[in-house]
Amino acid sequence: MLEKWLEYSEEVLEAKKANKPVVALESTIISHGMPYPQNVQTAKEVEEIIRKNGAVPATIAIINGKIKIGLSDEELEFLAQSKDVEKASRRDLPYLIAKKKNGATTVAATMICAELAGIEVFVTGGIGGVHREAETTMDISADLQELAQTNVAVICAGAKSILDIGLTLEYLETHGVPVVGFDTDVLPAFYTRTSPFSVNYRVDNAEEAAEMIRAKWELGLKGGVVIANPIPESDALEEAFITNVIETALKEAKENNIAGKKVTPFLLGKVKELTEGTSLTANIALVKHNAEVGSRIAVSLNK
Ligand code: PSU
Ligand code: MN
Repeated sequence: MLEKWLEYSEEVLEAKKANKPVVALESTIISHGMPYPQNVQTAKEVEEIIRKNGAVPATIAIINGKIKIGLSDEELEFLAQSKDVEKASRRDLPYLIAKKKNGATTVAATMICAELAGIEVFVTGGIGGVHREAETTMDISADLQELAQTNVAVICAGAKSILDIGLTLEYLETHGVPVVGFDTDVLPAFYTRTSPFSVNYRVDNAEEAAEMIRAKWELGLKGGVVIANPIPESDALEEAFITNVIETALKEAKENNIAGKKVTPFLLGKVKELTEGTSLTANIALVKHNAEVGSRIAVSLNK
């Protein structure tokens, strides 16, 4: 029944048969999160890092209405370049699939597809969250609701300060989603290693992370776990600088009445523009770092 909706790459299919650890990757970061050609380069390099660390990468996207679990180089290239790719979150999946369209999956949609494919670990850059002024806009990413209900562990670099990080943590707490620091007590804020917020719990290595994830699911506690892994020191941006840039980006989004699914890509694009690319370099570095940690967690969970 389910299988007819999914299409595995050869590599992922073999990994599943051989019971090897698999790590899911999202595709919105490729189509809407980074410019060409850095987006496709990064996607390929991240896959390679996962292989080097003993797991098998499964980049997920909707291509011609099929849920693809694992993409070919041509498909990655297509996602990186084509304008005919929708940003696809939970609500977009049924339409894109029924109409045989192309969709780049967000954190929420990637979690859904990963769970369908039996993949427990998912590596990305940053999750969506509660936006600033959400008390009037009601802009809360569907990623958070997905973390509340779908059993996939998400390795990220914390939450970006384009969001209201405090409210994002409150939302996750309400829905029982543990926010765990990987080798840190402080919640990282994507471009920076720290934020004014603490994580709920700290783990010091992949084994500890895996034990916690296993305990959650074996107890039948539905939903994800956020593993927050700080950006490497050498790639972190200066806090005052990035705060300033984000304030400007937020102001421009407001002036241009950006709403709905366009908000996050607009802000990401502005931040990149205003930092003349240093934010992109940081973004690439943190995703790679997450890939390393995420594969180790996947390997550990697989034991
Ligand atoms: N944050 C980033 N880069 C991204 C995204 C978030 O630093 O590419 C993407 C992810 O795919 C995430 C989505 O799931 O944006 C959230 O969008 P929204 O806020 O519209 O739910
Ligand atoms: Mn939103």
